[in-house]
Amino acid sequence: QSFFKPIHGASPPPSTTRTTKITVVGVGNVGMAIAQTILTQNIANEIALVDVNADKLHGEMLDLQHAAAFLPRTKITASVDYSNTVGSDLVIVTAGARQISGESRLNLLQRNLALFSKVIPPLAKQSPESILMIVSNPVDVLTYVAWKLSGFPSNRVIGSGTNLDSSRFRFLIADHLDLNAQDVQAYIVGEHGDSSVALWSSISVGGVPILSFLERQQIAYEKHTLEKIHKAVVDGAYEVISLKGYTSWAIGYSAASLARAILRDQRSIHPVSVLAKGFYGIDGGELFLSLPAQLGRSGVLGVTNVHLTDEETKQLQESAKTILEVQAQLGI
Ligand code: 6V0
Repeated sequence: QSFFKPIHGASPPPSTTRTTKITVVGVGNVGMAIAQTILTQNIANEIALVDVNADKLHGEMLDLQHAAAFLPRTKITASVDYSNTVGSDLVIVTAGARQISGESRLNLLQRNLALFSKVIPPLAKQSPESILMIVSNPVDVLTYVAWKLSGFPSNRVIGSGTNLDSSRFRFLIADHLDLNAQDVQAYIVGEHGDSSVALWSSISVGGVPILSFLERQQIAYEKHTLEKIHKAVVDGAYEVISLKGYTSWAIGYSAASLARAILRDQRSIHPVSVLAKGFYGIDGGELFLSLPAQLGRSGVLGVTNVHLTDEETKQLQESAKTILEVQAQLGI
């Protein structure tokens, strides 16, 4: 007995309907911020959560489900078993080991490498057509690892990279000039981390190139101020972690904006971690780092050809070298 009675002369419903499914692996601070932002923005019909901590996983699923009356209709499932992720369009990986007191970054990376070798192959098997988005840190190296372990073509593996750093950058510039951050076009590229590169030469506000504007106005102190802004971007995550223990809201919005660009085929440009070999003179080996990339339903559609100054190109190549050195230390 169905609740609804069909109207007279109605055809039977189609046997399959096109739905959008997103898997989020890791239901810690970051995974849950991403899941809840995706929910509120109505990007998917189904969200599948995965974690090794069964109780936390079940609790988080119930907590989100209990908001159903206030949200767009989205099926939320959770399981420690990867079969639950089958047929995902987008898989977002936030699972990560936490740094133990006194542990080196390299040792942490080694543990995350072991974690990825357990996580990525079953995800790729359950959703062979999906797009993989890596968020776990160090995101550039782990995106490379995920690319290798998944066997996916490079356009279907991205790292959330400097999409977040660029938002911090745009916020700080907007705050400094008393503007709306959405009107500030500015990119941080390279490693998501200490060696990231601020592309000063291409910053514009409402179509006005900002550096030449400042030069014309002869605002001499601004260069120093701008350098301080980049430092604040680099230190941003450390500052939030030292104050509240982790970062979550901004990475939630950052990853959700990437999910929307991909699944709604927005063809918008985002600085994300992509296979960088061959771009801007990066040719020392295979590595992922952030470049302004156009995203759509098939993943990375291309990398934009921004004009970099010699200094910016040099800094980007240095950033690539930093990542390659870590990969070499890991023997990958
Ligand atoms: P967290 O709160 O410790 O959550 C990690 C979750 O991963 C926990 O729920 C674990 O149970 C789970 N987990 C551990 N092992 C596995 C496994 N084998 N399979 C499935 N789940 C597992 O950490 P938090 O959520 O704060 O951070 C997660 C990761 O995101 C870390 O690596 C951060 O460094 C990274 N971030 C990356 C950012 C970026 O911009 N790329 C930004 C913020 C954090």
